[in-house]
Amino acid sequence: MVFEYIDSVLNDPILMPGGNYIKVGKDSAQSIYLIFSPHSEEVGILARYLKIFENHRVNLFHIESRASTRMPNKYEFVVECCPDGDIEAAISDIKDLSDYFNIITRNYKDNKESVPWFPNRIRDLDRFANQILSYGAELDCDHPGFTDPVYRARRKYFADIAYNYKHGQPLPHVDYTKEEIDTWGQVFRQLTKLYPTHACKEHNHVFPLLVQNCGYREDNIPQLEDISNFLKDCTGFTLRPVAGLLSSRDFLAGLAFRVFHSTQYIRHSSRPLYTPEPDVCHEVLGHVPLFADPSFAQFSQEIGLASLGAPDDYIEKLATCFWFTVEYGLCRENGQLKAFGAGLLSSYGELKYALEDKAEVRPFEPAKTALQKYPITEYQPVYYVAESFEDAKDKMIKYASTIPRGFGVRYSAYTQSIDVLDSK
Ligand code: HBI
Ligand code: FE
Repeated sequence: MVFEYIDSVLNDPILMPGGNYIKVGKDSAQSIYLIFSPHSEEVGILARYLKIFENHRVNLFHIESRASTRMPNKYEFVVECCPDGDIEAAISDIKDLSDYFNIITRNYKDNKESVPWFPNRIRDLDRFANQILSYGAELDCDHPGFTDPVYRARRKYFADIAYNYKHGQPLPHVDYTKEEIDTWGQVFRQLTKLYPTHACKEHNHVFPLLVQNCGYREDNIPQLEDISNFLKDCTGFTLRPVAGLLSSRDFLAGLAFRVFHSTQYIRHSSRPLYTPEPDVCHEVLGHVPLFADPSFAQFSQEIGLASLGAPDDYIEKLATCFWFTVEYGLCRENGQLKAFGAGLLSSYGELKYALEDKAEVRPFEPAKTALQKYPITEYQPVYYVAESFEDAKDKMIKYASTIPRGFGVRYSAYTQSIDVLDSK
């Protein structure tokens, strides 16, 4: 299958080699991109294309021509347009004139032929910053901090850090207040009592290193920058600050680049052992230790790679696999169940429940696990057990190959970008 190099149209077209850049209008969030290569090299072919847009009253924002990477000695046009007028009719006419045709759009649901946009380079993740689904600075009315103006102002401060963060910058240092550190201390004290007996060996291996290198202490909330540097040395994982929940598609895409979106604020002090959303305790105590493990890091990245450009129903399935592994996963060590999921490792109550109260467990089997329904604010009705991270990773890769997607992807660590492969 022929696949368009998505970032080359969405980013910096002016920098493209061989491209002639003509800016004809304003950018629009609604833009769709058409890429096509004419049948013939006849003089004035561009005028014929432009006539099509005019006839169907489709507004154009941007046009460029460039050498085709698919067909030697041919060229192609990239048109950014507004999906107004009779865009369907325009597309049909353009196809009649073209050897090659493709559509790229954020609103891909409107068009069965297009591939959902995905980040191609690590700095494309900057685009997720303002795509928060919930929380951030806006709290629901049942959030413990809802009526606390000081807490709300604090949340706005954290949300602004995340909105303004750009790839490559150091993660801003935060001076946590005494109240915040007290809340952290209570969570830290409770959980670290359980880790030796309840957490998997990988978590217990890394935790002392985080104490040594990243300031994990009862009286100190570790800084994301220190953690990110530590993880980078271990597995290449890095952290980015995030203001609240991202869509599953965006959140999983980060993992393809070994980037974990981490919140930096802490839960409200009135309920130290409860949070309705991820907070710094959940990220730093639950997630971070495992991302320092090479096999786990690779497993996580595989879920991320599988998600790039996948159809919506498969994003949901991958998010469910993520949920029952990275968030709530159990594993077996010498016949005993242990926890590796961050949702468990950051919840005193559920960590005990999952391992001590004969909760229902099943083997992790991506095709089946992907269909499991789950609650997000209660204890899980069932937990899935991974044999090992290597085994879970192999199963994930096999499952990913069943996802209908007309192309394969490979991550290049040298360029921190995604190579799109024409066939799987
Ligand atoms: N967004 N910021 C953030 N943190 C998460 O842990 C998170 C998310 N969005 C979705 C999500 N987790 C998952 O539960 C899956 O949908 C991938
Ligand atoms: Fe989480």
